[in-house]
Amino acid sequence: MSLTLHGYWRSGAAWRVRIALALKGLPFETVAHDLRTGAQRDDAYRTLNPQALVPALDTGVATGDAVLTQSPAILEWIEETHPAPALLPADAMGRAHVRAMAALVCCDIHPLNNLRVLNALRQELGVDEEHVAAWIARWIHDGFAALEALVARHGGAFAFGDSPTLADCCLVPQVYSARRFGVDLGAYPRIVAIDARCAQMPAFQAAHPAAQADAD
Ligand SMILES: N[C@@H](CCC(=O)N[C@@H](CS)C(=O)NCC(=O)O)C(=O)O
Repeated sequence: MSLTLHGYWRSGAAWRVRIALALKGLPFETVAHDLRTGAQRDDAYRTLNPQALVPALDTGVATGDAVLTQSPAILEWIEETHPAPALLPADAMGRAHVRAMAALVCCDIHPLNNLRVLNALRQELGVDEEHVAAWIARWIHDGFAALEALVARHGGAFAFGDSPTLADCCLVPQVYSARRFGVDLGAYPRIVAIDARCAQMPAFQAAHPAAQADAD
């Protein structure tokens, strides 16, 4: 099976998928779509992902629809088709907690700060950069306060327990985004410690935006 990830070096959603692929030791090709020039809206890419968002994963599967979209669905597909090393706990309760942490980031933080949302604030509602920054920080603080509490409850060396899970695949890119936007992470020592631990691991290093061929 030959995997091709359509992404962009600084896309947090594509980064989640890169981390999972790296943790599983799965080789993949990359096709970069420069979000700054709107390449994700090209007709050719829309045939792969009608939403015009990255990532999309071409699974190379010969039958059926081979291209997957939406990073949470892609992460689940990777986990189901390549179970080792497991990125979800063995028990249903644990899996639900990991999925809840991942959803907190993927559904309740990241979409509010995505490029098209920020551009809609700027261009359609006339919001200035100071207030765009306040908007970004507002939703990161809202989500990270809850995530910090969940990590205190369930975490160990990682967001859930003592090995990486899908929750860490989502946490790390969101921390990078928070720092990029200048959000103070002082209130979230557990999240910061997990991010630092992940940064020591080769799989997370390989998936980092700075390590991507299309990085500036
Ligand atoms: N829920 C989607 C979100 C995908 C998404 O928002 N991708 C961003 C990059 S992180 C994107 O393509 N943005 C382009 C745009 O806003 O036009 C997923 O998790 O895959």
